[in-house]
Amino acid sequence: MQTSITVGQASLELVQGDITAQPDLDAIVNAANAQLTTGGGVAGAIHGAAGPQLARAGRALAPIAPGEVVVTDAFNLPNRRVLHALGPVYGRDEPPDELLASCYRQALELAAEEGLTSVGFPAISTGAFGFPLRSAAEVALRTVTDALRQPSSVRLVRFVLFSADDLRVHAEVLADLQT
Ligand code: AR6
Repeated sequence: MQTSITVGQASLELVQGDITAQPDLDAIVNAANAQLTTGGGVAGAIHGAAGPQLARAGRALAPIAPGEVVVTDAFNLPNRRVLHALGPVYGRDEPPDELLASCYRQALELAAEEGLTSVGFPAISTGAFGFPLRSAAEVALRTVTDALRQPSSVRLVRFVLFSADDLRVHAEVLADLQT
């Protein structure tokens, strides 16, 4: 199973793990809700680890729209920044592929504006928001590989997948993208 590739000057890697336990990354991406409040899944874990200041910081920036990304400090997390991305609710927010791609593209653009070198993504929209995993992985990996071919400060993108199955599906999609 291939879990890393080089794209331009950057590495793209797939790991199984917890997005809040990536201390070597400059920024992690939150699968946020529009109000930038705690919620469950990734957002619950990130807010829990960052502390209540994260929700306070989010209040000033909310609400955000599907496909939009905003940046805050990471507070008690070991990272420098949290990039809050609102993925599409599958079956409601249209067109889903473009809105999901926008999350990945805008997150990498914001990371570059901040001069960050490493970013970790969860599988945005594939939990509570119901986006089919394989389609989401295709959009995510295609968008990130396209973005990494452009000049940027970002040298490492890590997909942090929660389950072994999520990791396997992403690895299959990555292999298909290269053929
Ligand atoms: N680290 C990495 N991945 C995780 C973690 C974690 N700690 N926890 C869950 N996942 P979700 P969404 C996986 O629901 O679909 C929230 O309530 C999870 O298994 O977090 O964009 C927000 O407040 C799934 O594969 O995000 C929003 O209302 C993936 O991360 C809403 O859910 C995304 O699941 C956002 O829904």
